[in-house]
Amino acid sequence: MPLDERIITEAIVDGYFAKFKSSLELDVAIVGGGPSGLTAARLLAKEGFNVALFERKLSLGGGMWGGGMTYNIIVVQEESAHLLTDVGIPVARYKDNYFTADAVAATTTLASAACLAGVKVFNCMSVEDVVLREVNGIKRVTGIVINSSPVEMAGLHVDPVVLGSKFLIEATGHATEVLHTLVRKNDVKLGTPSGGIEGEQSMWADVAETNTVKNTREIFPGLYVAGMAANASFGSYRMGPIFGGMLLSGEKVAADIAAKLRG
Ligand code: 48F
Repeated sequence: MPLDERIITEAIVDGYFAKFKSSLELDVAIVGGGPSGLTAARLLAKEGFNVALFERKLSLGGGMWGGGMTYNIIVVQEESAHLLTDVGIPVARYKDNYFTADAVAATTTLASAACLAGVKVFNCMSVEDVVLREVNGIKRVTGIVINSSPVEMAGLHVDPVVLGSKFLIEATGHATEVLHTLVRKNDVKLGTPSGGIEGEQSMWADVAETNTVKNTREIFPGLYVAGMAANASFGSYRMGPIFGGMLLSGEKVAADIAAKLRG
């Protein structure tokens, strides 16, 4: 049968815009496709919620591809290893409480598992702002403002579009971009000691890993921080190429939001 290029185009446009249209009112919007965002996305979609993940780059995976300094092995602690093995990623014991996995296998499989769980992934899409509304006298994040990454990269003056979401997960890693935008543009107080973004401290893996999970919470009505963004928001440490905290943070934020959505 001869191929008709117009049908190929039609298939792409129909498929993409069906996905886009079903994302106009989301249960959860996730910004950032690193390990914390991917884990949260998969677990929420598995529960049947309407979940979309927005990633600036073409590839999902954030800072996990390269292990440590491009030596592409990741390390996780025992309590988090289930978040790799649950999706079929081989994990090897190195020493007590130190487990390793191939960084590329982990990254691609976490991404694949999220897609197959029903997460609607919008890669090459940047979140440039949030939507704020006053609900019962309290300001709340009720959506996201997105633009195509090439528009952003080229510095083109093109207006974004807007999607609604009941909850937003800020999982943009060290940069904590979404939260910075919220604080810069609005006279708001976060649920941090200073009411602002505390900023990330230097390397202390042990404390940082514990704090990543503790700091994973609703920092502003409707807005949760997860992964490295949680530590950067609450002034904790960085931890380098150990990824258990990122995975557990994704698991925690998914459970907390799922509980709220179920009422
Ligand atoms: O940095 P990243 O992997 O986030 P994470 O889940 O994991 C952190 C670890 O990779 C590592 C670490 C582990 O010990 O410290 O750094 O906290 O992934 C964040 C993703 O967010 C994307 C960015 O491209 C990256 O893939 N991102 C950042 N800002 C935006 C964004 C934005 N405004 N819109 C869309 N995507």
